[in-house]
Amino acid sequence: MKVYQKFWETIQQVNSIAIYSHIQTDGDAVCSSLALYNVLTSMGKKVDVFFGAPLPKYLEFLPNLERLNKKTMSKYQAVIALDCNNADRLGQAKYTFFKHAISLQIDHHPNNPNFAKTVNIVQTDASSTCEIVFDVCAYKNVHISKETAQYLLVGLLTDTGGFMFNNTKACVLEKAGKLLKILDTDISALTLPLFQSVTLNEFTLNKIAMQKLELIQNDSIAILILTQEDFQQSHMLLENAKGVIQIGMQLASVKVMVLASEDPEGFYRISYRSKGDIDISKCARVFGGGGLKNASGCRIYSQDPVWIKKEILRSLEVL
Ligand SMILES: [Mn+2]
Repeated sequence: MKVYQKFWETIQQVNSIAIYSHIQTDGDAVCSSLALYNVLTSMGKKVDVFFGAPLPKYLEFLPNLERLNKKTMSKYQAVIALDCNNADRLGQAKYTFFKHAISLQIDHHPNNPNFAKTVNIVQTDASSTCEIVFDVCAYKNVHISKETAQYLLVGLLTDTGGFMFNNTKACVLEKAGKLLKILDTDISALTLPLFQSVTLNEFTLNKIAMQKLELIQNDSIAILILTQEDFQQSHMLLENAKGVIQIGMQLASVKVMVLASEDPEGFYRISYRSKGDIDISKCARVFGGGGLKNASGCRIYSQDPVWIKKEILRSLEVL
């Protein structure tokens, strides 16, 4: 692939690199960053990795997280954005990113305007940014260490919902197989901390969620609105409450799930999930958000749960 070639040619010309990924970080963003950090440093490059803190609890088992957000250089010859469908998703780092003459990006989200100046690897058919990092490394026959394999596999697992979303193509499982072989461990070493590590506080929040979940349109749509009071009552931080969305999704009749979580900053974070062929990213785009076909998100700037529900219903009309 020509663009992979250009990526490596550009990397060859620089020695100091900063890696950025999207705000409200997730497994794919953090793990593609750490994997690329390993690969580039093994080539003798100096690399700093920045990410949108705070780190969700389910990722705390990952090795060498102390590498994140440590500025060891005053300037960089190149910057790389990972897993960002637009520059705004870089948060504050957006301004730093655009100051650099050499900028690259790797992403798998739709509607990416190719915002990097030098190299844009945007593959919307890829399951995750980690999958593309895997391909880019395979293209150059880069050695994948055990630790890098672990990062990449966690990215594949989190962005495919544990290989359950539609983006779990045969090639994804083939790559996961190769990574698991390198990692030389049982997959439960990853799936247990990622998907079966609910704390008692999270469990309490799930109980509240069960009570508050609303089903509409013949039980095909589930809407859950969680206020700051709900989070405080269960001693949960919003960013650690990702699993709560499964409360609705596990219902056979539910095709669409919408979770609205009140952020302490005074807005609601909206997470949309869908099953099968329903492109839920259309709803998130109503409010300037975006994401994947089966998992998308946006913000609605209001603190009124009644208004939030009205707006969610309005966004569902585009389906
Ligand atoms: Mn991703």
